[in-house]
Amino acid sequence: MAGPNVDYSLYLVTDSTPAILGNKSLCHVVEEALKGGVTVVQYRDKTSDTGELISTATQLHEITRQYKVPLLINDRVDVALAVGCEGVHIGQDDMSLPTARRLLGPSAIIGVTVSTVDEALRACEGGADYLGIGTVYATPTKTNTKDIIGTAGVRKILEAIEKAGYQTSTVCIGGINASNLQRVMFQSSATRKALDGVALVSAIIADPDPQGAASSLLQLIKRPPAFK
Ligand code: TZP
Ligand code: MG
Repeated sequence: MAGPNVDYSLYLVTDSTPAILGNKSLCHVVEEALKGGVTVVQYRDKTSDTGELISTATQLHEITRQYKVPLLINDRVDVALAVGCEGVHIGQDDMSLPTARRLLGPSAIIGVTVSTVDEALRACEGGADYLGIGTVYATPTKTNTKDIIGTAGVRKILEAIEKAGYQTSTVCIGGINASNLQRVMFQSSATRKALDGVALVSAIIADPDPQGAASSLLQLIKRPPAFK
């Protein structure tokens, strides 16, 4: 499932905090989102201890496998190894990309958060499978983001990686929802190098109908933009 075979178009990042998940079960919400067409799931949980992370990730992996969708773990290479899932997503302050690659091997999916051209080029050079570009718009889901880069920042990064000749996949993240998705997806794109998808948390997890939300978002991704 690694490399060019991954469909990044509708990338779900989980959140287990009551403000977003409410009192729903994370596994149930993820399964509903998968029914709606989510193509990648990243388990992101900043509060559980290691045992809980492994236990929840194991349950999530049983579900994502049924839908043939990769499960990635935020930050924690050890948890991905323990669970045997498809890969990880790492930030600039997490384990380095070369170390993660050495531990996980060539077929694991490794994504890296980038907010500048330099970070993007370094991640491409280091063999990231995809870049998580952001933060696009300010969002209550993650308030400690160092950079809000807007669609102009996304476009700069896409242009730089295209110019450097990298084929690395790209998704962007931060404040994306049904009303701005097409602007982000299609207006951020340079002429040739387009985004491969969008990553969202609250637009799916906090929706009372995660399946319906995912399926509407997917339609917006697949449908040509009205304003193009
Ligand atoms: N990284 C940058 S912004 C963000 C992460 C994990 C949260 C995005 O959440 P939402 O609810 O889709 O704005
Ligand atoms: Mg991180």
